[in-house]
Amino acid sequence: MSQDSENNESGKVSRRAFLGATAFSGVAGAGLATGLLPRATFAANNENGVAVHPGELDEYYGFWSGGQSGEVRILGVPSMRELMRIPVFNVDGASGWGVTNESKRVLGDTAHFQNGDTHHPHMSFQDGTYDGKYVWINDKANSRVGRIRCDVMVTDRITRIPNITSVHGLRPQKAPYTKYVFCNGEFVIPHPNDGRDLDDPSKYFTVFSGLNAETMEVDWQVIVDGNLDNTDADYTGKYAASTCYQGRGEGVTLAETMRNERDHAVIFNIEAIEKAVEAGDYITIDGSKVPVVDGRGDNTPFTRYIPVPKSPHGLNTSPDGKYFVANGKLSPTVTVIAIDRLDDLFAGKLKTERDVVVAEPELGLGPLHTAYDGRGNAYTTLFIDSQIVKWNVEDAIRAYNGEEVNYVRQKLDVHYQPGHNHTTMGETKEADGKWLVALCKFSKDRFLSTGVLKPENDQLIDISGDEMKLVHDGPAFAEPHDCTLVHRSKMRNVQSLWTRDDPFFAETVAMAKEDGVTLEADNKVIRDGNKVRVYMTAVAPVFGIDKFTVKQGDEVTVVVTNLDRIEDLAHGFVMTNHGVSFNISPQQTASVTFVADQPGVHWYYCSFFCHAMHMEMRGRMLVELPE
Ligand code: K7E
Ligand code: CUA
Repeated sequence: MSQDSENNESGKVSRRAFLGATAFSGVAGAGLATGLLPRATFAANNENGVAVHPGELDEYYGFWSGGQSGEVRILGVPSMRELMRIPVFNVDGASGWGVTNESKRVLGDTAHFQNGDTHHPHMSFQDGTYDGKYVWINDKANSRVGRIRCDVMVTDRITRIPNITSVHGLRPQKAPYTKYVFCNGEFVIPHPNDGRDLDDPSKYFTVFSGLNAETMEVDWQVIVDGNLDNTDADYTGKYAASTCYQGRGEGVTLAETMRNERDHAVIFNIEAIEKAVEAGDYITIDGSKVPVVDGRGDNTPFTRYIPVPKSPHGLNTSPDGKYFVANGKLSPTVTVIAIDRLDDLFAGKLKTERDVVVAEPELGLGPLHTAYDGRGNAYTTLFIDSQIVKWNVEDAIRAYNGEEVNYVRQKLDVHYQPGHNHTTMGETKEADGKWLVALCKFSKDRFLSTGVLKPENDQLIDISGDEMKLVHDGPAFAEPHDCTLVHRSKMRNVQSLWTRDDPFFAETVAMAKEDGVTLEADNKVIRDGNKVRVYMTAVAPVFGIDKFTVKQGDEVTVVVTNLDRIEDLAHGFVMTNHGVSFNISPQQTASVTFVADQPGVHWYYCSFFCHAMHMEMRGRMLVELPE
């Protein structure tokens, strides 16, 4: 399934020629009118005349955090249509995530948690740009990181990060390729956290983790002063940087975390960390085997602490690879750190840590996150001012050096209280400066009232011209902290059918083999003591077994294989009154295990509308009384 951009390019030209410039400006300007259109038929228009009409495809995949829903969502940009939801940490009724044996294997020993708090979805990189392979997402609530395979858009690994409480900032290494996913442990805790030290915060600390992108094991951790909020990587593979809003570690209460005029951005020297770990120069803590190095203090080989004002939050690398920008939150400023001075910083050639700071532009109240357009401009969210401020990075540096130059290009009102913002391809060296999404935490009066809980408001802003233009309001269920906007040309591997030897259900296939069952052909019931395994095929509109008999109290495993090869022809399997419901996509095998605890006749049925005779796609489980 290839999605080349040529169709879109030619479509764009012909539409523009047909409609003409005045028609476009009319539609784009009518913010209120477009807000009333249903999301699915919205046509966004930018200076290039891009519109997404019914039946047309978007130019970008947006991977959205699902926040407290514990999932990841796929949106098309610029239409802002929600295309799909990918369950990660949550229990999901449609797919059966958290219900099927295959998803429970991915959830592992944390399968009993039925929720997550996802913040930062980020894709794997090759050479500073997306490779379309994986998306990672953190679970702040339960200290986990999930990985989504972008060929099937299914979560394939979940790792609970050891030695920490809550993962917040998460970023893949950008170059030369994503070897590590950097994960910030946010809350400081005692080590070991086993009850012997409780209320002595001077003994608390947290760690920065290098999660191996392929194995999903933590390769190493670094103990830090203070806590860790957000993080980003550079474009050489040498450095990563994280913000800290807690001073050097002493603050645990609100007043304590706010008392410093400057907190810091901590720079991690990845080479130095790897060297120490390779040389065996590390410790282990809390009974985990992960190598840990100590990055506390001013002159370790692993870390440097750059003082920045005040309670900094977002940390964003510019797409030219030159700067880390730390966003001040309680300061009206952001701090621009020159990455090419970090070698000298670690070599001890600079007088103070502040010598890596090349600009500290004053932007407005509550700067949280910064995005880039690839043309030298940065876009920072101002949470308190409810604005996006567009500013020029090199002009901010000139102003810092004493030149009289106005670096602020424009301030645009957004609605309301933006957290993250994100530009198309803006976290890669291929930042293309077409669209900016502002993820607003409050929608207030922007939509029909939905009662006491209101949606967030994900606003689409055209940044292709000199001026930012707001073109769309997108309501979203709680609470997308962040998103990633990936050009569709990067997503060449998206499949519409499962491959029969896919590792996602390989264990189930192996179980069938042991039972002498060929899933693609057989319909069999295997009894093994009080365990019963029911193997059935699904081909629209029939299950391969229309009746099976078990005894009350049997542990029943139902394995369904969808043999249809037609794109989008999903089946579902529901065992009524047993809490069993899951999807089986084309060529997939999925299974569930439950106890047949109620005697009598129990219908099972297909729950995805697959055929004119879909209602008839069903069968009976007969549960006999025990002897
Ligand atoms: Cu909400 Cu990235 Cu967790 Cu900022 S974070 S807003
Ligand atoms: Cu199969 Cu409906």
